[in-house]
Amino acid sequence: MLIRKPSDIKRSEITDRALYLNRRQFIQRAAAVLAAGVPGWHGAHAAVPGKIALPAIRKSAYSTNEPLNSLKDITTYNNFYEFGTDKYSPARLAKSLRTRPWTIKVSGEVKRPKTFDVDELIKLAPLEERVYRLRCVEAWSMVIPWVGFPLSELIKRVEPTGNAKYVEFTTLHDPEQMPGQRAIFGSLDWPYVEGLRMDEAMHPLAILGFGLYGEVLPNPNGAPVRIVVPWKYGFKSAKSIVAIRFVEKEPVNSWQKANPREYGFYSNVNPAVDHPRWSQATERRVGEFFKRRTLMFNGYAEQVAQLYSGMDLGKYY
Ligand SMILES: Nc1nc2c(c(=O)[nH]1)N[C@H]1C(S)=C(S)[C@@H](COP(=O)(O)O)O[C@H]1N2
Ligand SMILES: [Mo]
Repeated sequence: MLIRKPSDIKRSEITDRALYLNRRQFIQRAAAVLAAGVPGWHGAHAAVPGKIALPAIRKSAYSTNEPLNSLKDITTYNNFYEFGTDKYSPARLAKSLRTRPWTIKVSGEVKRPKTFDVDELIKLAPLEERVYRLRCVEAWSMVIPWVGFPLSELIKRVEPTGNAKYVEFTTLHDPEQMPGQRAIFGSLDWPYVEGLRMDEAMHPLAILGFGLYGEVLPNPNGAPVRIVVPWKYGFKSAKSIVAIRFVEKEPVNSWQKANPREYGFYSNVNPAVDHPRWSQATERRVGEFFKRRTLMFNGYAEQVAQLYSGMDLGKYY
C-alpha cells in the first residue's frame, strides 16, 4: 500500500483477461450455490483428499447475498506482505507455510490466559458461514464466504480484566518460512500487528476466521486462523495469527507505524475520508469492470455506527 497506489496499477492488471473471464465463473458458481443450497456445496467440497475437514457449519444471518467472488480470485489476488508486496506472490510463496502444529497465545489483561492449539480453538464455538464484503484500502473489494465464529466467543472465555481496553493481534514471525520478512527495504516492520478497541472486538460482526468456501483457510488467506473485521479496511484483518493480547493502551498497528499520516488505528471504511493519495469514494469489485460507490462502514453502518457516535471520523481515521 505504501509501495503501490491504484493509479500505479497497470491497466493490464485492471482489465486482466483472467479476472474478466472469472466474472462469468463466479456468477455461475453463485447460481450453483443458490440452486444447491449452501449445504450442497459444503458437501461437494468435503471430499477433497488430504484436506483437514471442518466441523459442521451453520449459516449466519449476518451474510450478504451479493454474488461471491470465485475461489480463484480469493486465493490468487492477495495482500499478504509476509509473502511479498505484490498481489500474486502469496499464491505462489505461501504454499509451503506450515500450519500444523499451530498455537495461539492469549495473554495480557485476562483472568484466564491460555495458549490454544488451533485444533482446540476451532472447537470453542459453533462454526458459521459469514459471507462478508472485504474492502481493501487500495479501493478494490471482494465478497468472501468466510467460515468462523465471533471473536467474542473467545474473549468471553478468557475473562478480560477491567484494564483490558484494546486487543492486539500478532502474525507469525518466521523469516525462514515467510520470504517477505527477509526483504531489506520497502516492506513493513515484523511481525505484523493489528488491534481493535475492546467494544469493536466484542462486536458480533468481528470473527475469528478458520476457513472459506466451506474449507480450511487457504494459505494465501491467512491459514490457519485470522481476524475478519468487515466494516474496516482489509489490513485490520490480520492473517495467520499466533498471539492475541489484551492491553490497556491503543496498540500501534503495522501500517500506522509504517506511515502514520496515511494509516490510522481505526481504519473504518469511509467514502468521505480520502486516503492522502487517492479517493475512497468508489471501489472496484474484483471481477467487475465498472466501479461501485463505497458504502459507509463498508455497508455495515446499521450494525456498527453506534460504536463511533460522537467521534470525529476524519480525525480518528
Ligand atoms: N499478516 C498480514 N495480514 C494481512 C495483510 C498482510 O500483509 N499481512 N494484508 C491485509 C490486507 S491489506 C488485506 S486487503 C487483507 C486481504 O485478505 P485476503 O487476501 O484474504 O483477501 O488481508 C490483510 N491481512
Ligand atoms: Mo488491503
